[in-house]
Amino acid sequence: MRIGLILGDQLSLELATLRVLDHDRDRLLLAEVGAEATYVKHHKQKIALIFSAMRHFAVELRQRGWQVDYHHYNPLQPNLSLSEVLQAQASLFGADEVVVTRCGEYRLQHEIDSRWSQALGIPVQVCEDDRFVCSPDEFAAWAEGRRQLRMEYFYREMRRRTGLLMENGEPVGGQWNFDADNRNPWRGEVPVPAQLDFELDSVDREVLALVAEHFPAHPGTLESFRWGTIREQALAALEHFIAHRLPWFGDYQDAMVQGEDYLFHSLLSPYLNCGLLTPLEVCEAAERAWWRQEAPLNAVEGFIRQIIGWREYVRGIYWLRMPEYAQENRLGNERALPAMYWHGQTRMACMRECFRNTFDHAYAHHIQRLMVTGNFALLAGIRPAEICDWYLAVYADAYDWVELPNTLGMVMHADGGYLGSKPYAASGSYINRMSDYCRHCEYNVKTATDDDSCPFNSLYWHFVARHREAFAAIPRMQMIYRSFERMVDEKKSALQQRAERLLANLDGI
Ligand code: FAD
Ligand code: DLZ
Ligand code: SF4
Repeated sequence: MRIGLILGDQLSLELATLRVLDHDRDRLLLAEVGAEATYVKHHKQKIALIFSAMRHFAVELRQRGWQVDYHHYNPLQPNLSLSEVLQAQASLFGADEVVVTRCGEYRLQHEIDSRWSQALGIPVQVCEDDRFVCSPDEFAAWAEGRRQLRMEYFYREMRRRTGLLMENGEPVGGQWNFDADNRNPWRGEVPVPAQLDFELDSVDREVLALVAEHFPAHPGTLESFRWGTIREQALAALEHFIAHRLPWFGDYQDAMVQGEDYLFHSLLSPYLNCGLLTPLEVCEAAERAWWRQEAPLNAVEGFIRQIIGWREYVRGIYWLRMPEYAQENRLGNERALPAMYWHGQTRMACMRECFRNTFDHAYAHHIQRLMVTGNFALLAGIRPAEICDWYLAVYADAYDWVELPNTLGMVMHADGGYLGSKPYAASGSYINRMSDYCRHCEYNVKTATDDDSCPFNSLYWHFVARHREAFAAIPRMQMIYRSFERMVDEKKSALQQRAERLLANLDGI
């Protein structure tokens, strides 16, 4: 008999492992283990979501006729690893093979490829994870010979491949990308729909109590846990998004508002990434809304681009460039991550609000991650490995394959521009334009060199000045360097001094 190991981010009935195995002869194994729950300090809600979804999925598999062994988290073995549980199970049942679908993280896949077969004394079959649109090999073939990778061109390939928003081989609406329509701040024009919260069942409650008891030092709170933990709830979340938020998703995709924790975002990434939803079914649901004229093209195209474009693109880059990718630090950043990233206290209203959102829900939307907490880390020159570990820990949707390229590549530009050609650096005026945070802030967003000036402003020019060599030749940065050159020396030196004072005491900001 064979054992199929199903990981915490593989909770899909379409998983390749389930097609390879035979439920009359083989067994499945799911295991809650300390090694996976603590390799970074995952947010409490992330652990709870995964454990509870795993427990529910095991029940569903049993109902479908599978023999499932489930290893519950054992606090007496806080360092237990997946391979140790697997080893015990394989010898108990005299298994002659282990089957696993390629996992999401290099760390674990490398361990499987290099050690498991020998440690277990039986072959380990690794199946391709075909829940994604593009396999790592297909991505490598697409990237081969290209001097620079561009998400936009990759995305067009994915549109052609999936047929999403395509008609007679052409993009519907005559354009591939409607992003130019998607950069509005939100000033209350459309009411934000109520959040769809899920009632906790007894399994959720049991898991929440377990996490509260055994992971108290992990970040975040459990009180506001409202994630769905079964497929039916994930499907309800999808339906709710399509009906109530998708129509405005495009318009307000980049907006940020104090006290509005989700705006028009889908909140589907935790479900997509743990397997409760598949990317294609999500995109098809959005596409149907367009065909039925229930959502405009700028919203539907923008949403589908995030999934078959960005999500697949970052995964392709991850598998193409690991393990070296994780070590990249091309801007030579050496500053430690400020403690405020863990305790959330700062006088900067924008950062405080994004931290609050993050710790309350294990969630922040893309622009909060990219242009607030990410932008600050970029401007302040934080060590990429430290900020990457933070993002991997604090979000319910965070797995290395998607977090690392977003943080190290998109935010920190630590890969030398491999993922994105220009750094997403911005001063406070961007945050002021896209949010109402500055109205709630002690700092003055309009000034840069006074004691109460917005820290983003002087840090921005400090960043521009210190990386002149790396960026001055990038066409989309040239206007910025021209403005910098035009500044009088006293202004430059006042900016430098203000920035240096801030950098010397990042936790006092
Ligand atoms: P929506 O705004 O509703 O977008 C729809 C879907 O598109 C998301 O569910 C997600 O699956 C996909 N998507 C959107 N942008 C991206 C992107 N840049 N990369 C990959 N998928 C994308 N996303 C993760 O899923 N896991 C992570 O660990 C993660 N880490 C990030 C770290 C940083 C520093 C940044 C800037 C972005 C990160 N993202 C990550 C991407 C993005 O922020 C989240 O996917 C998004 O905020 C999830 O919320 P949502 O489901 O409401 O997304
Ligand atoms: C994130 C996570 C956590 C917190 N716990 C478990 C676990 O106990 N068992 C498990 O199989 N998976 C868990 N996961 C998800 C894994 O870390 C993920 O499957 C790997 O990192 C590969 O992507
Ligand atoms: Fe953030 Fe600066 Fe605005 Fe304060 S003034 S909220 S620090 S951008």
